[in-house]
Amino acid sequence: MPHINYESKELAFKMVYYGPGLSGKTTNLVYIHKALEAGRRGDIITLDTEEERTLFFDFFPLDLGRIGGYNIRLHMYTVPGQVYYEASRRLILDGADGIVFVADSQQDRLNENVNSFRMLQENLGDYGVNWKEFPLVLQYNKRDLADILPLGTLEGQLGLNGIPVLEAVAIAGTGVMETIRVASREVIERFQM
Ligand SMILES: Nc1nc2c(ncn2[C@@H]2O[C@H](COP(=O)(O)OP(=O)(O)OP(=O)(O)O)[C@@H](O)[C@H]2O)c(=O)[nH]1
Ligand SMILES: [Mg+2]
Repeated sequence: MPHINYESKELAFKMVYYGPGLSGKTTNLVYIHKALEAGRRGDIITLDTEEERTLFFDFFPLDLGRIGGYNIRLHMYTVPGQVYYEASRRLILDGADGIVFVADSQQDRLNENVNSFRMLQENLGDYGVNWKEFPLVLQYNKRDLADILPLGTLEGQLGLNGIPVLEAVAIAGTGVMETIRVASREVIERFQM
């Protein structure tokens, strides 16, 4: 459920970019932040290691505009993808209203994608969320590389029928804004139901 502030008339949804290590979650967030006009975004916080791996999370607030007299805001987060940061991932997922699963399209990252998604399912389950009825978007990132997974591979392996799927090259910004547009639409539609 989003945070509702009746006094300031603000609705804040939590959007979490989830996925295996190095899939491009931080690259997505940084691109979106840069692409937005200054008035629509707050400062970005990135907590990373010297090798630019996310240590805890990245975050920035994004203003979507007004609906029904309320300012709609997205709290944009990434999780750290490295396997041993599981506890952080669980914390960051708490209270999520929507998820963008950033998959690494490289063939040899198939297992990492599948394992990461299974952990996501498990963690959402622990928070009492049925992921099949949850706003979830699948982004196949790194489409610029050779030897990539055909679309449909992860959906088939993970039973993700009917979820929105987008292709991206996050380093070039391709597909990045489309992904957040689709994901925010899913989140708001679900809230209005
Ligand atoms: N070729 C290619 N490289 C990409 C793409 N997107 C991101 N990268 C690169 O992949 C590496 C990892 O990107 P990050 O955005 O830091 O990945 P992450 O998912 O945040 O990684 P963790 O924080 O460790 O989970 C960086 O070197 C990026 O430049 C892409 O679309 N194509
Ligand atoms: Mg990162």
